[in-house]
Amino acid sequence: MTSRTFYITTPIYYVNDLPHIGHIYTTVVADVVARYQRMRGREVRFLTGTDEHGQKIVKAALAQGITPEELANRVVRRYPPLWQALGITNDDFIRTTEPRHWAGVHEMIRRMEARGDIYKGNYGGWYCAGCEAFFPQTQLVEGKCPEQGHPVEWLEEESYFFRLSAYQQPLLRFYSDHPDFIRPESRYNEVVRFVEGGLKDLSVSRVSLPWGIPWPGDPRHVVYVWLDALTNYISALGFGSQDPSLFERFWPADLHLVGKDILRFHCVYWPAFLLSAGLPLPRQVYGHGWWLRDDKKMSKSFGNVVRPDHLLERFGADPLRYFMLREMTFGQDASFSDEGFLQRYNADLANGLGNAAARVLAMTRRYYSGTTPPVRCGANVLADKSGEVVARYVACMDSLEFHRALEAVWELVSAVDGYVNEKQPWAIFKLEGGSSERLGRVLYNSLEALRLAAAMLAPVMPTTSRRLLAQMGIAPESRAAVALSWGELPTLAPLGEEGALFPRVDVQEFLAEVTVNETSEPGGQSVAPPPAAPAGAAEEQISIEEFARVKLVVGLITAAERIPKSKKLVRMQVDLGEGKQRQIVAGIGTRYAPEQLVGRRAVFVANLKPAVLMGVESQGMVLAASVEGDPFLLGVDGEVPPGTGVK
Ligand code: ME8
Repeated sequence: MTSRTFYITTPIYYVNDLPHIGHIYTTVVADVVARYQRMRGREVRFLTGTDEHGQKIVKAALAQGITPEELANRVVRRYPPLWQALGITNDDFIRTTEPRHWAGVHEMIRRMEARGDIYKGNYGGWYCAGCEAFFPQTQLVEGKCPEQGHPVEWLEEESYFFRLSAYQQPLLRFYSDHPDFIRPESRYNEVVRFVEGGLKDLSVSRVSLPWGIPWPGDPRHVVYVWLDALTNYISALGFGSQDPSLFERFWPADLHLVGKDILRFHCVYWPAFLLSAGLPLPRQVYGHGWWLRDDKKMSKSFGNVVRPDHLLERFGADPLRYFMLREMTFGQDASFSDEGFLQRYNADLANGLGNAAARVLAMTRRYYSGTTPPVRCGANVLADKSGEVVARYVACMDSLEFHRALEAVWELVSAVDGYVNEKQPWAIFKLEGGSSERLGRVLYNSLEALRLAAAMLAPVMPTTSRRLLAQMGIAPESRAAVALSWGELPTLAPLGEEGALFPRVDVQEFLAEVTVNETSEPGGQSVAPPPAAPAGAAEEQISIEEFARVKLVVGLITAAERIPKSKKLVRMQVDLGEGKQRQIVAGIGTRYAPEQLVGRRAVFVANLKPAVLMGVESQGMVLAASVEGDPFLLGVDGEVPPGTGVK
């Protein structure tokens, strides 16, 4: 990795549903790498975008009664605010419905045809719309797709084929000449074994699908969605356009970051397409692991996704970015949970970094009247530790071992704590009767180690890094903000404003509020507003018997009061026609004052298991529509008696 430029990409995301933690993860990792490479002086190009064609999108649009185009436009609108909230610094965002992309795809096909790698034939096979791929009968598992257990359907039609079989040997040669092409190593072995097993020619067009890029010269066919999608990595650089300057500057990509689910497309099909088109191959494809929930891949199709809007809203981007990079050993699977997040937040951020910084800054403020100490200090234990940590951090960031890079930074933070405990600046101040040179050295060393920690954290937690540096009186554009060498902290510089970096969180209280939001506000509060029904909505229909299991009744609210210390929670006494009152807690206090609720009729779930919210038992749930997180109670048109069933 010696070139001056660095081109990094994420997968382009399907628009069948809103972005979730998986998409956020890959994009955040790409952003961390992009920021790190910029910090190391590289000219970076960072691309992400959306994959808008294919059967999956058509199905999702149909289920919602809108056109694929409308669905795509709706979902794509959610990305800019989300990326902004997460601090994503992409240079471009490509949509596969853009003319610049079509031009690139057509040029790609023209080249593959010129090479003699495209021919027309007939295809019959099992198609999985979830993976947008054909599978032979022998690979199906219990009649379902072997990758992720999606349903498959038999498709038989005229198709253009790509001579993938001709690329088995060239690909195997390429892998063996470039052992770093696929990372981590286990995935390299997986792909090599797959290709050694033999490659069949690939169907690369569809006639039965109206939504896609028309095949050049034969518009009855549309281009297969993966040939279409993979080409985004070069069409976004102007490949196939009048101006190929970006393509010449940045291709081949340094790093395609993808989830392990789409490794084969990136490590087999994509290099084969590029070889056929006579184009250089990317330097590396990294297949990372999955965020799991209940031991299952979190996926739009499984309907078990986490959209961490509440975490983002409450904590901002940095703690979430930190958690994702620290919790997942890059390349392996990990579980996502609010509890795991809060645990790391309190332990590593509030008690760890935040506490160490607050402690050192408070003493400096007290003993040096709000400036950095007047002495600069050379060799000492913290300088040695910093040198070792910086070297490890750089090595780990270069090899994409983010969790280890962060571990190294936290070792330095703990070393600062240990150093302060051992040197006891307060005792030096007392003993030496004021701000002595020794005291200055101790505080200088502690601050300088924290400055280095802040500089190293900039790619992962850019806002925190800037805040911490500002508290030390360091401007973001100054050398001291980025230098990873010891001794850059200015002396006698005025410290910036005080303020806790990470106020501690009461885990129980936070979880209770989140539970309430999730249970009493259907539609959920989102970074991105609600609209799109879950992907595969058609597959997730329920029977009338299942619906009937939910006991919905009219209830009359007879009393209501706020729960102390909660912005949202209201405790209500409700008459559900049972001859006694039920206590029901709901997160509706942001929109309704308790006195507005008394005497109102609403619709309640009467057979929900009781839950304890902020120490108060709730024996049911009120139904409300949620508009951008704002609850609107469902009303009843008339004086319907309490307990009347709702169907
Ligand atoms: O596959 N954990 O789009 P997609 C971690 N359009 N990462 C996850 C994840 C999870 N549970 N779920 C998704 C597509 N991802 C194609 C790509 S590229 C030319 C075309 C991330 O919307 C991960 O990066 O299904 C995965 O590869 C990507 O989202 C799939 O997103």
